Amino acid sequence: MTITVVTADLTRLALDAIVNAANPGLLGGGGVDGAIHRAAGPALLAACRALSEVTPGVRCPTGEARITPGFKLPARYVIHTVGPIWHGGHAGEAALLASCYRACIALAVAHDLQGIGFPAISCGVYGYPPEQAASVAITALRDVPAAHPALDVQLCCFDQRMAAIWQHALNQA
Ligand code: AR6
Repeated sequence: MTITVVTADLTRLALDAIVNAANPGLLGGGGVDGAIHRAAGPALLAACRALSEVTPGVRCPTGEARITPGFKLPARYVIHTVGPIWHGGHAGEAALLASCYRACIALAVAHDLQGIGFPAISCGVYGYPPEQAASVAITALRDVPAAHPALDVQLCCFDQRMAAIWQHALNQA
């Protein structure tokens, strides 16, 4: 697996899949979720709505992932995951965030996808400190079995400040 940090708008990446930092309802929101739905068009919302509810209003519990087509996006698929809300770090946030990365990679492998772009899951509205999120993410990705050597993981940061934090974490790993 190769892991690189890129500074970009995730919705512009022509990869096999991009990851959406969604909420459990999977019916859109702000941040990168809103940007992905705007760029993909209304068919994405319909595809999300068609995913079955685990409990009322919950299509994807925190730490899990679901896949849909990418519709008008340059990416072929969207892998929706729900990161943890930051509550100070003692509420299982790191385990849940690591689970997001593993679940997304598992779906990518199951669908034979190689190029996958991740946003900084939970680092916006959900308040996860980016230094800690980067470390958790990279550790989780590095633990993916070596049986998937073709995976090309792009950690997509929206701005240079975030990219510097993620690149530093990658260099430390
Ligand atoms: N490309 C790349 N990164 C982006 C983009 C983009 N177009 N737009 C934002 N980011 P957030 P969360 C960065 O808040 O913290 C939504 O309402 C952003 O700068 O999108 O997991 C959902 O519906 C930040 O670094 O996701 C949920 O309710 C990172 O993406 C909730 O927000 C994640 O920020 C999820 O919160």
